[in-house]
Amino acid sequence: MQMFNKILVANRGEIALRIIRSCKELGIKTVAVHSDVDAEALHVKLADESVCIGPASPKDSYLNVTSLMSAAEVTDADAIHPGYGFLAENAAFREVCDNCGIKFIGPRAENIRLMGNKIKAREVMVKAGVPVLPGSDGAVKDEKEAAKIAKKIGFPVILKASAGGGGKGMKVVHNPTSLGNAFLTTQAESMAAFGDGELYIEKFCLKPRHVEIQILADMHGNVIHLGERECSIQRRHQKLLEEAPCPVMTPELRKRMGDAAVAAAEAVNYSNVGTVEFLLDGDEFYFMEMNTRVQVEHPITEMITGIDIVKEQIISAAGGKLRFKQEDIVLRGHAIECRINAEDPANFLPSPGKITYYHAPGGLGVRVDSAVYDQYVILPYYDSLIGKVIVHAETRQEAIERMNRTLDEYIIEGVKTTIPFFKKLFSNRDFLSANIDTNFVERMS
Ligand code: MV4
Repeated sequence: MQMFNKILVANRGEIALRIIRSCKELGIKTVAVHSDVDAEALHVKLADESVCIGPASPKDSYLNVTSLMSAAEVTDADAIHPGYGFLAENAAFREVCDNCGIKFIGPRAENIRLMGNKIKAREVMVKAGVPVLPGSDGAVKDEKEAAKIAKKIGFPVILKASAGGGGKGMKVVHNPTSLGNAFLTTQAESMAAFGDGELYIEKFCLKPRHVEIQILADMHGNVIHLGERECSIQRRHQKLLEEAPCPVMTPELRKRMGDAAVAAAEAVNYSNVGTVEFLLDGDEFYFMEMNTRVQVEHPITEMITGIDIVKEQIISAAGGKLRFKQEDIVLRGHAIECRINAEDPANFLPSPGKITYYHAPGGLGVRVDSAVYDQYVILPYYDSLIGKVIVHAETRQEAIERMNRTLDEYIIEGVKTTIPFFKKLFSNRDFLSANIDTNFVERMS
C-alpha cells in the first residue's frame, strides 16, 4: 500500500479537526480549505497548510469543485477527505477527483450514486436478502398504481421520493381518500426539490426505532461491521442524541442486522466506510437507507470498539487491507453523544453569534469534538453545531449520569444552546428506561 503524503480536507468545523487528528497520527500532512469568514477557524490553524477557496456562501466555497481542485493542485495533495455534508455524497465530485488523479476518501462513484437512488438501493437490498418493508417494486407510475399497491399492503403507507433521503420528500398517508392528492403533491415537491419526481411506496411503520450499523470495507473484498447505533432521539430528521449499543439489542439480533448490513455492502462491492440504516420494530428490522460517508455520530462507535474509524477510512482509500476481522471486534461499555447546537432549546431555531465565555468539560470517559473556542463567532452561513459531547462508561445508566454531570460542566455563554433540552431528557422516565422510538422527541414537548 502506498500511504498518502498529503490530504486536503474539504470541510470545516469539528469534522475537519477530526480528520486532521487522524492524519497527524498517521504521519500524513494536511491542507485545510476555508471560506473568507473562516480564516480564523481552528481547522485552518491545526492543518499544515491552508487555502482560501472563496466567499462565505457554501456554494461559492466548500461546494466549489473548481476551487477545491485548484487548492489540491497547488498544494500537491494526493487525496481529498470530504467529511460529512457538503460534497461527501456527491458522485460527480468523486468522478472529478478520479479524473484529476486525486484519491477521494470514500466509496466509488457507482456506490454513491446507487445509494442516492432510493428505489435502486431498495432493489439491491431485496436481491441481497436484506429485509425491506412491503412496498412497490420500483417506481410508482401514477395515483392509480399507488392506490392498487396501497390496497394490497394496507394503510398507513408512506410515499418516498427516489431522489430524497434523510427525511426529505416523504409523505405518510393514512387512508385511500387522501392518497391521490398526496401522490401528486409529493411528486411535485420532489420534482421541485431534486429535479426528479419518481416516487415509491412502503408500508408505514408507526413506532420504529432508528438503528444503524457501521460498516468498514477495504478494496480487497473484506467487509466487517462495528455494531449498531441507536439514533431514535431526533427532531425533524435532525439527530440530537445517539447511543451505542442500542439499549434493546441482543447478540442474536445484532448478528442478524450486522450480517444484513455486511451482505448489503458485499452485494455492491462496497469499499470505505458506510452506514446501513434500519427501522427496528420489535425484533424485526427493515432497510431504510445507506449513507456512503463518515457520520456525525461515528465517535460513539469508536468509544465502544476502540477503533479510529477515520484512520481505517484513510487506510482503505489508500488501498490498505482492513486491520481487523469480524471476530476481533469487541463492544465494550456504553457510549452516548449529545449534539450541542447553537439553537434555542425551546424551538430549535438557530442562535448564531459570539461565544462570550467558553469552558469545555473533561474528566474520565469524556470526549469533546468541537472546533469552537472562547470569543469564537458562530456564523449564520453554516450548520449550528457547536460541538459533540461523547461519554463512555460501563453501563447505559452510568453513561447517562456521566453525560449529565459533563453537561453541567460545559459553559457556553453568548449564544443559546441545546444543553437545556438534554437536561430535560435526562429526567424523562421513558428515556431513562430506553422506552423510545422515532416519535419520542415530538411527543416530549
Ligand atoms: C419510514 C418510516 C416508517 N415506515 N419508512 C425518515 C427518514 C428516511 N430515512 C426514512 N424515514 C422514515 N421512513 C417506513 N416505511 C419512518 C421514517 C421516519 C424516521 C426514520 C428514522 C428516524 C426518524 C424518523 C422520523 C420520521 C419518520
